Order: sequence, then structure tokens, then C-alpha cells
Amino acid sequence: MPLRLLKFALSRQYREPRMFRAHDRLRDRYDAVIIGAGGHGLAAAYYLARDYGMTDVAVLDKGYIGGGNTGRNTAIVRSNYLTVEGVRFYDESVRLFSRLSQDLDLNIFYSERGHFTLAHTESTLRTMRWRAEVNKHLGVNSFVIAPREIKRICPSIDLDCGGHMPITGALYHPPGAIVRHDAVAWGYGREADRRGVEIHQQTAVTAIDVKNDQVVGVETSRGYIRTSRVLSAVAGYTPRITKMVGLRTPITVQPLQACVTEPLKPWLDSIIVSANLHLYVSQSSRGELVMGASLDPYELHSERSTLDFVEGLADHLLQLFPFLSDVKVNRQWAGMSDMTPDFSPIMGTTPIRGFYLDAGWGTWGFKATPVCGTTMAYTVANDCNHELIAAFNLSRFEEYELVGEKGAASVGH
Ligand code: PYC
Repeated sequence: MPLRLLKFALSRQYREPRMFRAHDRLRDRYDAVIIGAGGHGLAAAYYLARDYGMTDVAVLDKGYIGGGNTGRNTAIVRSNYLTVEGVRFYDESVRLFSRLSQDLDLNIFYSERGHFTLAHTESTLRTMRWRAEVNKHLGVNSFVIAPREIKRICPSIDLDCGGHMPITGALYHPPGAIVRHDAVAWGYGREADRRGVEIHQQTAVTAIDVKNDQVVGVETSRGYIRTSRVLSAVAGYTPRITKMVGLRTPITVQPLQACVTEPLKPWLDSIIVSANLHLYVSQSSRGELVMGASLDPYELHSERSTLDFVEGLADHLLQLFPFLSDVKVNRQWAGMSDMTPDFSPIMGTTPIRGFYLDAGWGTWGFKATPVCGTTMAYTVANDCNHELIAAFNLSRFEEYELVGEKGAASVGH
């Protein structure tokens, strides 16, 4: 249990200090600038300060902390991926997440639930078997189970899906978890701030100054900053930032929508994903069903949500759990996903010296937050890619070394 939580429970007064300092002005020079005060940017700042003593760092955000994809996902954590590179990377993330409440001394409500990826066709089941073999080989707890076992663990599921698309089996991943996503951003922000990092909200980067292929500064809505290192961790805004340094990436941006229902009594322990019905659902500690579907099928740089999405999602949800037909949807939202052709991220150094990318997260950025923090901090501090992200470098697209991870997407895209 986080020590702070225990002290809070035992105290008679409940004073909550500010989570991080507010700064009236930007300084005109920092050792490093991080663009994006989401989970990734703040985690990188925290590990830069904690592990490399780099505290002369400014984290800039055009909006507010955790207001981008960190606050717009369905907070699922898992490592049952398809490629060796992906499994190793996400497994380290699961490990870091599982002890993050202690590390940040803040309860992030990490809740291990068990994660099912349901298959409704033979070909989907074949991909699940493939993933299970790669997972087991790398020591990740994940295996294929039969429909009767799914029913045993999740008795309220309709295995027949109303006769429409009977379930043929599932990839089961017991360590699959959910986390309070805001707490992750705020915890990293607070601990980075405590170590001297400056967080500047409402501060947009308008240009990046590059001379002789080396970053020398950043123009912002609040003035110019001299710096030789810039890390971009802005998810769906990546193309706008890479354009500033003249870098081409194969990223396209598509909306990913999600919603929550009114709170219900606890009935769903597990995280249920259906690859064929394009649906994922879990129940939060507040009782809400947190749900999402696949990407919207078009490029759009917008965080608008649509009625089509909720209608399609409800239709699929009711095939699995028909008794939910009277439940109301309370809120819906969208995030902008920066998609890559092989569904793996783009991380690390770039042809511009001092410009580092943490991008291409598509639909799985949140679950990578801690491992992005540690590996990007290493990369920025040493100007050299951490071994866990070497395979994800931008250069793979010209070297034909793609890391095909589409088969591990939670739902078919
Ligand atoms: O990859 O687990 C996942 C996921 C859940 C929601 C979007 N992606």
C-alpha cells in the first residue's frame, strides 16, 4: 500500500497540497524540452530526473496535463502481444505498472482482472494460438481456453451471441489489468515536479529550431527556449510536430472512440475483448462499464464523438451480454490515434540530432506509459536507443524491417 495513502487514512486533517508548481514564466534555456504533458511525456521527465539526474527539463503542453490520449483511453494494461519485440516491451510495462503505486506513492488503482480476447471464427482462434505460443516462450502468462472455461470464469456471457456469432475460444491473459489513468499522469507529474522538472500547461510549441541537422531551440506561445534536446510525446499531434523539423513519417491519424455507462453493481470482474465483434469492456471500480470499439475507418484530426459509434457498440455489447439492454450510456469521447503501417510505435533517435520521437501509438499508448518513460529517458539521456526500443526506430520503414503487430490489436481494425 502506498505510504501516503496509509498516512492519509490515519490522519485527522486532510490537507491536499498542489500536485505540482505553477510557473509564471518560462526560462530561456533548458537541458531538454518535452512536448506533451500526457503520461508518456511526464513519465519520461520523471525517469530522466530520477535515474539520470536530469532535472533542468521543461514539459510543455498546449492544453492541460493528461488531457490528450492519456485521459481518452479505456485504461487496459496487458502484454499478450504477437511479436517478440512487442511482448518484451509491454511485459516490462506491466511489471512497472504493477509497482507504480509504490514508486509514485500514489494509489493508481491498479487492478488485475484477467483479460479475454474472444475468438468467434477459426482464423481468429489461430492467431490467438500463435500469440499464446509467443507469449509462453517469453514467460508471459497467456493461453488459449475453450468456451466452457470462458463461461466458468465469466458466467454472465452468452457464448452463442444470440446465435449470431458463437464464441469458439479465447486467448486468456490472467495479468491483464485496468488502472486509473488520470492518477498515472498526475503521479508522474507530481514526482517529476518534486525533482525539479517544470511543467508548463497552456504552452504551445509553434516551431522547432534546427541548425545543421541539430536541434537548437523551440519557439513557443510564451517565448523562445534554447535547448539541444527535444522529445515529442504528443500522440495524434505527431504529424504537426514532425513537420516542424522536416521529418517524414508514415503516421496517419484516425479517431478512436470510447464511452462509459451509468454505474452498476459489480458484476464483471474480467476485461472482455471480442476481436470479431470489435468491442472491449471492463467495469471500473466506480461500477461504470468502460467500453470501446475499433478505430473510425477514416483519417480525421478531431476529438469529436459520434452517435454511430455508440449504436454499433451497443449492438455488439448486447450480443455478448443481452441483459444490459436497459443500461444507459453516460459519456462518450474520442482520442486521436497516430497509426503506423505495422501497428508498432516509432520510438527513439531520428535523423535530426537531439530530436527524439515517442509516437505511433495507435490504439495501445496508455498501456506503454511506464516503459516509454524508462526507455525514452534512457534514450534522451544517452543519445542512444534503449535496447527495448531499438526495433521501433523510424529507420525501419526504409530498411524494410517492419514489426508486424496488427494481430495483437485488441479488436480487428
Ligand atoms: O490494445 O488493449 C488494447 C486496447 C484497448 C483499447 C484500445 N486498445
